[in-house]
Amino acid sequence: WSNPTCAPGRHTIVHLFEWKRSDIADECETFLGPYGYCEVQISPPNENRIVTSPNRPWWVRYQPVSYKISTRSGDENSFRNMVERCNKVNVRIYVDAVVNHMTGSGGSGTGTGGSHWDGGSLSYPGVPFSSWDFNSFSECHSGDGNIHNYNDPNEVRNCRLVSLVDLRMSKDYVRDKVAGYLNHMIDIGVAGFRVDAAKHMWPGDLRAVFGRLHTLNTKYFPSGTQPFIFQEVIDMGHEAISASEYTSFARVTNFIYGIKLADVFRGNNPAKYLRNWGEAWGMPNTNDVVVFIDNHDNQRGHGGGGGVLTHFEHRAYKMATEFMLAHPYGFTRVMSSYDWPRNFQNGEDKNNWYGPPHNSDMSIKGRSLRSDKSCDNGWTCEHKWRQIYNMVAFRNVVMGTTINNWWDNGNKAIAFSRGNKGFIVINVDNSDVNANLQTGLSQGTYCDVISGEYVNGKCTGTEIHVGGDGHAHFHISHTSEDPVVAIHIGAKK
Ligand code: LAG
Ligand code: CA
Repeated sequence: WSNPTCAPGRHTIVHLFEWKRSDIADECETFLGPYGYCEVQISPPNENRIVTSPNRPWWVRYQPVSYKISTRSGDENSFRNMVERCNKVNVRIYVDAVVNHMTGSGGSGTGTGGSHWDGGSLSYPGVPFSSWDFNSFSECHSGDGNIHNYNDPNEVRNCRLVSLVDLRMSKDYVRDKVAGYLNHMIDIGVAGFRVDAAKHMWPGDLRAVFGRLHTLNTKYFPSGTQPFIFQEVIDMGHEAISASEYTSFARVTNFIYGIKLADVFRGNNPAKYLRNWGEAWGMPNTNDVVVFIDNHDNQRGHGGGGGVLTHFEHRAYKMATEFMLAHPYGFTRVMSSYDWPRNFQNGEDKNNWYGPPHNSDMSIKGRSLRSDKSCDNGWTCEHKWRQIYNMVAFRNVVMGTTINNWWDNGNKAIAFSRGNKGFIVINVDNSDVNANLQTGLSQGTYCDVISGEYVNGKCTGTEIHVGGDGHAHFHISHTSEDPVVAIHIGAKK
């Protein structure tokens, strides 16, 4: 379950947070396929609660009502259509699987797919789940049934996360229902899962569920292919539960990664220390993690959040993302967000619940496109920023090589090559980089893929001339919006 299920030559996930299914299908065909993304992480496709106060927040998608495929992003038909169209252009679909819990315990109502739910009596007839299928006071000893003490693994896993009613995953019936939901999507052609709130489930229970999963649909995948699974385990190193309890069977999300890189790319920790970036920084093995600069939770202060770089700090954000994509550590995920009007009061964003751009009938707005590929209608589309999508291609080109020709200025400017296939220079410093560096590349003229790209035999941005000895001259102003130069053999004149 730790092996990504990409088509050959593709190595990066994009999280199209809250996108409509039809937009995702279009995006696969017109952009993600051609520009080398491996797969899309989609927002939870199953029926969820409806909340109107606040007005349709993003987080309702983390309150399941049933496993029917029916949300504001689309119904089962649009889901099937998306999976088919994306797979046809070699872009995989990874589903955000919310299986630790159902809705909050307060209230009752009808979900996005028309199913009834009642959090008080633990009734979810759309699955169906009833009170027998939830942890109660025999498993949870916190007193009020909610999680308070993160130093008690039993409480973290058997009690309620922010009052969300907690599934009794030790039961075969519950395991079967959850596996049935995931298998339904595997049979449609889905290739992997992000497992929400994995820290709140016992590793043994997760293994039991994963052990029930089908292999991938042979219409698109070699027979016997297992789904790729990465588990959301927020482990900052100071709680009872460690990510290492989960890495022997599938991957985990690495939350330390974005925090540490935010420090470096805000200039608070000299970039020269990135020389041994990876396991030496106290992070899990490279083959056990999915890495990212920010995610939909921590970009708005949820999910252990805060402190990470986001599209709001675009200059440092681009640099951090460029570094991530240039560096071999981890399986990379690019965030694709929507904008919202932040409103900080006492350090807290009062608007961090804002849902996606929507029409007056509350349906999700399509991402209309501008001529330069970027998105409109409130969609940020970081994955279509030139500096980011060109580095996705860089990563595809250099995959399999190691870091060589490391250089730093003793402070906040660094450079390194990936074997003899690519080279990047990043200047986080307060002075210019003006240096002759060994690139490890063969002689020739390369297009800097940060300031421009290679189009029909020409560079639309800066050209870098590598001499017969592998050296090239780099001048990077410290005041540039993009104080980075990246070249690779796929963009050589
Ligand atoms: C996670 N990790 O294990 C995410 O990091 C976290 O962000 C998710 O919560 C959580 N799992 C459940 O999937 C998100 C929001 C919460 C939201 C929850 C359920 O961050 O703020 O809670 O989804 O929608 C909301 C209210 C709570 C309320 C709860 C239940 O904010 O105040 O208690 O709903 O009604
Ligand atoms: Ca649990």
